[in-house]
Amino acid sequence: MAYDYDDNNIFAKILRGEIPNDTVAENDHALAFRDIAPKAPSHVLVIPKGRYVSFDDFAANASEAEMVGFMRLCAEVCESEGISLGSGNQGFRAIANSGPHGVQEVPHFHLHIMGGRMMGPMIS
Ligand code: IU
Repeated sequence: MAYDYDDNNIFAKILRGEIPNDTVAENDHALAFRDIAPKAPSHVLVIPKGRYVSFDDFAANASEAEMVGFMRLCAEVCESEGISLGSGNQGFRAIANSGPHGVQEVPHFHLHIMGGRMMGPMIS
């Protein structure tokens, strides 16, 4: 399935090092950095280094190595942010806004990982 990736989106510029970011963690396949407008005490965005527009683009087209790299970086972030359930913390919310109905603003797949407070209702 074809997805139309825009190389001028802001996260592509971050990945190319053209715009600074507050990096939390990184591996061969993904980058994690703090959201510029945090909605929770801990609000980290995890993005693949590959050119994927959305959650469904990534799910359909990323290689297994990219998927594992992405997910393991998410786990690392949850651990280092002190929100992972595995370490007995209170948990977090992980959201991938996708497309117009998902109110996705930046067209490079990203997972929001938010924690450090009790979240409100999921749908708004
Ligand atoms: P969305 O899922 O595409 O709707 O959210 C994009 C997020 O990217 C949003 O929470 C912004 O605050 C965040 N962000 C950022 O961290 N740095 C930027 O330069 C820009 C947006 I533009």
